[in-house]
Amino acid sequence: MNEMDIQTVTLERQGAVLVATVDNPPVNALSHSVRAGLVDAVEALESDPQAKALVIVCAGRTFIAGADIREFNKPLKEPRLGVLIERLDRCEKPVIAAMHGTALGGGLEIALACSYRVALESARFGLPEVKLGLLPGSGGIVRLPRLIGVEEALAMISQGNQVDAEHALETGLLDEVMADDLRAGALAFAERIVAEGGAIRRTSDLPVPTIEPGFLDAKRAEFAKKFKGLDAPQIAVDLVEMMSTTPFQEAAAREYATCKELIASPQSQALRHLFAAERAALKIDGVPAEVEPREIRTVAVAGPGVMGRGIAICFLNAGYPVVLLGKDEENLSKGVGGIRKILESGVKRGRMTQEAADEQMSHLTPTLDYADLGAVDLVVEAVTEDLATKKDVFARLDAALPDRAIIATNTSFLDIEALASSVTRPENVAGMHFFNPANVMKLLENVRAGRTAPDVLATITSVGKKIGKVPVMVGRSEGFVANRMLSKRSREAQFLLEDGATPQQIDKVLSGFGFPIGPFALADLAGMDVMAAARKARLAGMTPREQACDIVDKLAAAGRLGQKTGAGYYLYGDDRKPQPDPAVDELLAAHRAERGLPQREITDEEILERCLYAMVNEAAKIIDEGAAARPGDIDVIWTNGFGWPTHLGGPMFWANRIGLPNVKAALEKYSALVGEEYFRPANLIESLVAEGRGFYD
Ligand code: 3H9
Repeated sequence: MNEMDIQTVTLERQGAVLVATVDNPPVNALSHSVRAGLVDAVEALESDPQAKALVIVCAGRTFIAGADIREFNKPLKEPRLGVLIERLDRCEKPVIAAMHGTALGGGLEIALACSYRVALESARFGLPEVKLGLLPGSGGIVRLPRLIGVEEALAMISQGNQVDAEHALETGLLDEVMADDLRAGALAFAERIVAEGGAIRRTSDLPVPTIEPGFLDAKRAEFAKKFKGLDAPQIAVDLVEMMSTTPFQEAAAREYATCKELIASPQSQALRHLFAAERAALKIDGVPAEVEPREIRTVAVAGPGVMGRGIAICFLNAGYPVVLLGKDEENLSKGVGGIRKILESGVKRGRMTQEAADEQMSHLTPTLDYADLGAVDLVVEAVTEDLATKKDVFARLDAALPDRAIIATNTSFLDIEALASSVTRPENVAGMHFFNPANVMKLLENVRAGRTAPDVLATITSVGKKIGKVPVMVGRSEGFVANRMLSKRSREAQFLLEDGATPQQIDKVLSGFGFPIGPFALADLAGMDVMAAARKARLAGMTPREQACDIVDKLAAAGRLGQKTGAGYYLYGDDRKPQPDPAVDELLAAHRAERGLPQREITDEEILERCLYAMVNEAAKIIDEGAAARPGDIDVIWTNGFGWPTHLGGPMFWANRIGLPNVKAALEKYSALVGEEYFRPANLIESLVAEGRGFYD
């Protein structure tokens, strides 16, 4: 072990069994000291004639959760994980992995190289490397299919699926499951193995599984669709194929070589950046780690409209009792019916059992009476997006709620300070901005108002995590972060139509970049009436060119409301596939003629740069204003909110990779072309370029 390492593996012998306990908080990652400590443990087992078996167990909340991701950016220090795995595999005495929590990545690879695997019944197992743009590089791919078969193994390797202990026992991944006291159970298991002769079992000695013809090609096609743009899932299929035809040692070497290449790949760097950024986003400026979140036992949702229903479901799914506050009988019963319908459709699709849906419905208390909110700890307000209406609801909530209850508004555009001013305890007011459909979308923009108390900020963050969202704290800003950036992309998409591009060209460029859907196909899905209403609400704040760019209004006036009327920017047949429509070309030509705008050829490069640099520049302004704390927060928001391709790491990571001097030069070019008010480089970009720095330096 290295002199500088803190000891993270302790060894003790109990009778004939050595027990190595890994204690490397928070998740027992395989840092250098753990690897070295476990190699020492194997050596101790081999050199001590009294020791007949070794149990590897972990302290704290989990078994080893994988390689230490932070070490990937540093030079590798021996012993590397492969050396430890090799030692375990060759060991002449039985080694038993005793697992609890989540045995992930390199942690599971260690277990696979042991003779036996036992676990608590609450434990989970997975190879999540693929989510980091990596693949198991220390025997996961060459061992797991031998142990549990190709189909099960490929699902875990290529998708990062986790399995529970019951399933793992069934498939042969585990030898024994225990209800409690893992250490004692594992010791008893080891003693039994020793008493029965101390048999060694090497996964590497198991026969190579057979693969059904066509199975791997079907998986390649499935993953190309499911993981658009991502390399690792495809390479996983290649490696599984390779391991099935290659001798073990050679296959293991090729597996490691591929993993090493992937560690250096741009996709993995982007995905690892997002892993760290998501966790950094949970650390809130001005909220020290010791600030305790308030206890949330009961939640209310005010406003049972489309958003309110989705929000209520998020809390019901997470086990919170929910009081649903409506404004009249009709509004309330529609809301309750809508919630039931969504839960029922979850049952139909096999996502939950009927009993679970019934149980969730039984935790929903519909009411019209504010007096029923007397025991509520958090209310999410999701009433009509109108300041006067919301202020009125806020005042009533203020009177009805207990003193420490938090009021979180789901407003998208209204001024949260104006809402905070309408209550007697503005320190309890914040925003929880969900995205439609609220029960599906991962992103949660939590909004800090000027006077929000630190423990309220801590509470909405921890509650956000508990309901399965990715919460990011943002500040006061029109449209907050996600929508404010989106509005700049929408503006440029509209201007590009005026300049001569077609909806299909722009959609193709942006979906080719990796967005799940282009902006015009998306608008057709949302409905042109909705788009026109949103435009009307924001018209006063627009520039003269934006005000005059009324293509949305013209489409809505022509009854082209999108998919629901069979025509919008595109035409739709029964298959709902968008088809270009000459009538839209005519409408655009007439619009350009009316506005006196000449049509020109627009390159795909110009489309991409104008749409995306407009967003990056706006994000830099948002950071300048303090409405987002860091560039990584913007990346988390856009990859979780609007489908920015994760393998490109988010808008700021993407721009940073292009280089801020190049971004600035492009902004200046488009500023000259489109207008200074649209593309003037943000101060942050100007100053970083002047200092020779990037967004993350
Ligand atoms: C691998 O194993 C490669 C090998 O096959 C081959 C190599 C050749 N390393 O998520 P949390 C930190 S690749 C370092 O908030 P939770 C995390 O940053 C690895 N640090 O907790 C955070 O720190 P901070 C394959 C790690 O309870 C803290 O732990 N393994 C690592 O919600 C708490 O994390 C994975 O991909 C790590 N591996 O969830 C597992 N993992 O507080 C990735 C976590 O300073 N990890 N940290 O921000 C996870 O999925 C979740 O962290 C886990 C716990 C489920 C374990």
